[in-house]
Amino acid sequence: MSIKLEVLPYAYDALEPYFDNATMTIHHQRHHQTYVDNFNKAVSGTVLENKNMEEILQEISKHSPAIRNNGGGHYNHSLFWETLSPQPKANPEGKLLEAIKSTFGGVEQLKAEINKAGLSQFGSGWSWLAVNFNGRLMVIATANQDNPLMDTNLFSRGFPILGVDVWEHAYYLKYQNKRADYLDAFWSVLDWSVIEKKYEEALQKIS
Ligand code: MN3
Repeated sequence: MSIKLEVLPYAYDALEPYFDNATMTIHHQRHHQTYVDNFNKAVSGTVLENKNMEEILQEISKHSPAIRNNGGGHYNHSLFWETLSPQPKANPEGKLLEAIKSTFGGVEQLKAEINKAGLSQFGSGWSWLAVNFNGRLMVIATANQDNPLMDTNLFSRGFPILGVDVWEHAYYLKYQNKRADYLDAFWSVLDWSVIEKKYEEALQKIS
């Protein structure tokens, strides 16, 4: 499968003042584009050209570091962009809210867990909310461009429904070393309506 960089559904400056124009532009046009280009190079002429990304990531242990890093990079950033919005739904409702309450106690507790996972990720990586293969919500952090789908996660695999990029390239221009401030700002541009939809889709994949 040859992949391409999708245009963002909002302008690069639309998430100001939380995510700044320069970071968004470079993050999308250069970082994400590089994952796309390197993934395409790595799969060119192989059987992976005919597989979808979720299938590839679910058996990533069979594949090269180039596929893992760049396939993960493309998948993770696509999910990240999709869940951000200049007019976000500020709070989850319905089934997702019920699951958050029963698993974490409430939305504030969940946010604190995701922030903590993001802050304690040493070096580059991601903090995730995912639905494990038993249908339960979980928070995990992964290194580099790994994600919860990958079979290299021995203890906590699942379908990611929310991810925060904690690579320095995601925040350094505006927040410098203050990763915690960036994580706080993330919640102001996260669109919970997308997470609700992804939660339903994940439950359907499991059932
Ligand atoms: Mn990134």
